[in-house]
Parts: sequence; C-alpha cells; structure tokens
Amino acid sequence: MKKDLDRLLEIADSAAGRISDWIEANDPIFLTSHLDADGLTAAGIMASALTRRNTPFHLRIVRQLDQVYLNEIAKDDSQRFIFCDLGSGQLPLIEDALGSSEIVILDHHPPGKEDVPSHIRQVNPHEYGFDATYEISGAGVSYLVARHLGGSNGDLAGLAVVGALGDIQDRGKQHDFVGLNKEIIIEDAIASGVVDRSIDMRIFGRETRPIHIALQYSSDPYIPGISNDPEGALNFLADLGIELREDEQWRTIASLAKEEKRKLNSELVTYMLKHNIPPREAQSLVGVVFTMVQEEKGSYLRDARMFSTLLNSTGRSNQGGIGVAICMGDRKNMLRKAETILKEYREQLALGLQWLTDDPEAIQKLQLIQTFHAKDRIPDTIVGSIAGMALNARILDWSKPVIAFVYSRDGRVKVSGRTIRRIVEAGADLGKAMKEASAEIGSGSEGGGHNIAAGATIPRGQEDQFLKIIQRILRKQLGRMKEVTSQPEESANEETIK
Ligand SMILES: [Mn+2]
Repeated sequence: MKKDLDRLLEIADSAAGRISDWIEANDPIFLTSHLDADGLTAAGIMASALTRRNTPFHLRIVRQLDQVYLNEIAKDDSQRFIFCDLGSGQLPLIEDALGSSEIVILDHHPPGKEDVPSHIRQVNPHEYGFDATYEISGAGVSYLVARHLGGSNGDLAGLAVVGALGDIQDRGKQHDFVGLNKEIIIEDAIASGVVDRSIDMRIFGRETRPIHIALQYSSDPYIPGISNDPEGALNFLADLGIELREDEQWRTIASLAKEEKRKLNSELVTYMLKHNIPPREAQSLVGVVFTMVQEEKGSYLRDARMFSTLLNSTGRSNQGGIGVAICMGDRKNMLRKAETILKEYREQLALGLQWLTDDPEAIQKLQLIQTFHAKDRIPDTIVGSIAGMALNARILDWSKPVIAFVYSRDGRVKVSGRTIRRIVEAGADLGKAMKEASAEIGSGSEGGGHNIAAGATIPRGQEDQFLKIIQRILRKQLGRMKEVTSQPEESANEETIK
C-alpha cells in the first residue's frame, strides 16, 4: 500500500473533532492506555490535552485489553472512550463489550482485517501504508490528534519522542528516528523547544552520573566486564588514565574534554571488539541522543531514553499513574516516587539476569528458538525486559529468538518473545507468531505485538505445545533463511561527536 500522509492526518483531525465534540458537550471521557513507556506517554499527551481544555476524565492504565476489563468499563457512567497504544488488535472485543458507545482508538499495533463501524474512529498509521512498528508510536499517534485539540500542544511532541524511544523506534542509522517520527514528531519537538537532537555517546547518565557509574549501568550496548561490574568499570578507566574527579567533584562523560571523550569512545569500541561484540553493536556506542532541554541537568528526565526507562519502570510495577503524573508535569512527589520504583525495578532485573547467568541450565536450546520458564521467580511484568536484556548481554544466544514463560498473576502463563533486528530482517515476526500460536491454542489464550518483541498469555500446562507451534510458524517465516551470522556493518558517512 502506498503511504498516504494526507489521509492519515485527515483521520487524526477528524478524531480530534470527535473528542472536541465530547469536550463541548461536557460528556465524561474514559481514557485507557497501555502500561509501557509508550502507553504512559500516550496517556500523558491525551490527559494533558484534555486538562488544558478543562475537561475531566477517567484514566486507567492496563497491561492488556481483555474481555474482563472491557465488561467492567462498559458499566461506567461515561460512554465516550479513548484507547491509546492499544485497541486495534481487540476491535471485535471492544465492539462486543461497549456496544454503540462512541469510541476513539489511537494505536500503532497492526490492526485486524475487520471493518470499523462508524461509532468507532480508529487512527492507525498501518491503515495508510505506514509501518508503525518503527515509524511512529502510540504516543506519536496520540500527539497527531492532540495537536488538533488545542492551539499550543506542540510541546507534547516531546512526550511522543519519549514514547517512541520506549518502543525502540530509534531504528535509523546511529539510532536515529525514521519515517513519521523523523518527519513530524522530532521536528515538532525541536520546534517547540522541548527536545534537542545531537550525536554523543549513548550512555545513560552521561550528563548526570560519575563516569564509572554511567559505564557500569550501560546495558545497550552491553559491555562485558564493565556493565554491571563496578570494579571492571573502575579498572578500565584507570588503565585509560582518565581522572574521575576534579576538585573533589565526580566528573561526568559530558564534562570530559573533547580528546578525553574521543579516547574513551575509541578504547571502549576496541575493548568491545576484543570481547567479540559485533562491530555494529560496538559502534552503536556513539549515536543520536535526545535531550529534554527543559528538564534540569542531573534529572532522570533530561535524557529522553532515560525518561522512557523511568516511565516503563512505573508501569511494569503496576504504578503507571505515577508515570502519567510525571508526563503531565509533576516534578516533585511523583518524580521522587518513580525514582524509588526505578531503583527497585533495576534490582529485580539484575536478580533475573543473575539467575540466568548462574543457572545456564535454566535456558533450554531448541532447534529454532531458546526458552526459559521463570515460574514464580520473577514478576510477570518484567519477564520480557529480562529476556531482552539477557539477549543484549549475550547471556542468551543472539542467533535464536527467545520465548520466555512466567506464571502470571491471573493463574495463567505469560509468554514473552524477544529477538534482534537481524533475525527480523531474515523474516521472523514474533508478533504474528504469537498471535497465530495463541489462536491455535484456543480459549484462554491471546497474543500479539511487534515483530521484534511480542507477548501472549496461555493456560498453564500448554507451554510445550505453544513452543511446538511457535517453532512450526517460525520455520515457515524463516523459510528462505539459510543461516544468520554476524556480519560487519558498513559505517561510512556517520556523524561523529561534535
Ligand atoms: Mn506502543
């Protein structure tokens, strides 16, 4: 399908028109969004736009849209619903549960084939030829609508940048954006004076943390012997002869002299190559960074990627309301609470990684995939993050998608699938695989998501069957793939640190 930006913007405009009608009629509005960073920023964008129009609303943050939840909100006073960063994949469920209520869906997940009845207005870039898996996020779609809801909502594009990074849409050269994120979202965010784009070392806390701490926290890229290793990080820096303090103050990566920064970067790349990190990963140390220029230096919110990590931790800890409050401008209590949540969340991730490191037998290698079952060992909301980090950290084998299981709080099994871009480029689509496999398992199962990261929920006891089906689907998807090997990437014409 040819990309049709005019039609996408037209439908976004008409969705804004419908919401404006609700606002003017004083209809109570019920907003539902997803618990990850993209969903929370999407909620923050809509909630800010409604608040700026003095419109009260209900807000719920959910892990997934299911029958139980929809039946529950069907009983609410408000019969005007907005769904952000979810809904397109659950259209039949929504129609069933909410009858003829007026509904706006702002989503970027691949929609089903169903016809959309007129009481539902769906804004989904997939319908107009865009691949919204990487071109624009749920927050971005919400922004396209929000900017028509009031005169001065351009600043909300900053949140859409954070949301897109949360969904790992920085898939252009040097981790830049592509498509609508590049053409509209980042443009508006820069024009509104909320975001700055530059080339720098992509290390969290480069402006805020002592250098050795920043290195030690680096998980993308993962630096063996330095990430998660305080002593390793200190030794590496000592060998380089970089002074860690100046006048009793810890220095940061940002405060390094140009020559020092260049040296740190090139020595890190050399070190990573020596430790068998593929060139593409090692070179990804330098890339596009997005700075939230209105946030205080030293704040978690200053680096847009860090901002999204902070939000994600609130959602994954079932406290997404705190994340939305931060998106809406709270820089006091809620921010402090979120910082505590992030710390605990990090500890849980580290524990999960430690388990996989200490107990390699927990990881079962099958022909096309690898799998582990965390049972009750880790919270069901973070199993996907652990699987993704374990891939980055090479605790898991890069050449095979990982399918991870954990017992979910509702008595079923939560499944998370993660892979790397190279496998997707070879034809794998975990979102489709999860959806098809869940359908085949049948009642009590649902699944879907993106090609590179997807999830499902299935009944207990069906794990082995699920793995079998997933492998069969992947075999078909990867049919033309011979072998996935690591190959050096071209690196010509890349921008360098200024
Ligand atoms: Mn999303």
